[in-house]
Amino acid sequence: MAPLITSMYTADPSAHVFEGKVYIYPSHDRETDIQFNDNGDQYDMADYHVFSTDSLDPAAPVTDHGVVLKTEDVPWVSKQLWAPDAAYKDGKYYLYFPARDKEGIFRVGVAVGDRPEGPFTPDPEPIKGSYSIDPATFVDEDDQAYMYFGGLWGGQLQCYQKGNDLFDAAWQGPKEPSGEGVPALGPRVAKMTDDMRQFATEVKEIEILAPETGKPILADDHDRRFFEAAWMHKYNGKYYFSYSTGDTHYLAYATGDSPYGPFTYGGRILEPVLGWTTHHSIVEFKGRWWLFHHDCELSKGVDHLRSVKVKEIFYDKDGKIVTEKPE
Ligand code: FUB
Repeated sequence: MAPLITSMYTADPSAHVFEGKVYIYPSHDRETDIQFNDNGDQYDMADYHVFSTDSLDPAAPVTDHGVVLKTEDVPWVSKQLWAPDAAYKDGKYYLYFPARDKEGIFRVGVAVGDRPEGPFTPDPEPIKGSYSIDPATFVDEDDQAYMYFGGLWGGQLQCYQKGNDLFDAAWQGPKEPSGEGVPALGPRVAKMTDDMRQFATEVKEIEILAPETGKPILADDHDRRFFEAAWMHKYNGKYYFSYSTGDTHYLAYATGDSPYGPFTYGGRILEPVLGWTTHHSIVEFKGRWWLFHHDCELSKGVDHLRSVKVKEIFYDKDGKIVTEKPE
């Protein structure tokens, strides 16, 4: 399957239907001389483009709306504009982005605009109480918005085991809890304020349960534990929390009855693609469900030079997502 965008490298696609079109908010990968490591230093992105399309037909054109935000626009950012997301509420569009602050700690920022394609004006400070990476903002049917976030290793989630405000630098790098019976670290969620620019509640840890035990998935269960790339969608009234398993390279999902979880592991959405990372979004468009994701086919396997792709996904009669193979 051909990448959707071939004019540049793009990754981590967050897709949304706004004004009857699909808008894609991806990371913008670039070449770098930075040494590859398991901390993700080579993912050294410096700006964002927004893309849109009227149709997900493989031949349909995709419009590049140009650069909508760059490192120099945001006073608190030092480097690494990682996986973004966007949301719409009450006539405004919000672009959410993780980046390292001047101390090298990942925070989440917000930029506000009147149109889905920007321009976006960033707030001068990150969202208070935000940390780690990969924000995914979900606006529920009652109009309440939630932000899901978190990522292990280079994403620093493991540095907050003592509490939301207690960054433990000793855990920086490709580290995570392990050992018999140790539960995996969960992704995080907070309600958003009505103006979508701050957390309205304390950040909470989400539980992803193993269906066979009803207990949290264990840290050593790398085939199923949360690593990064949170996404939330709703299908037939159920909440589907989906994510990447990181070093085992699966896109997986878990379902629940509340936006806070707990969620019970449901299976894999996508088997490993070419490249280390896998990251996605799921969106309904014209009555069909679509998985946006990325791989490294265009760069012939260079892990930090990725390209966005899209493929249709299907649910069985019980609401289970049918596992897809990369194409
Ligand atoms: O693009 C940089 C990082 O790689 C993202 O934040 C992760 O989800 C992984 O895709």
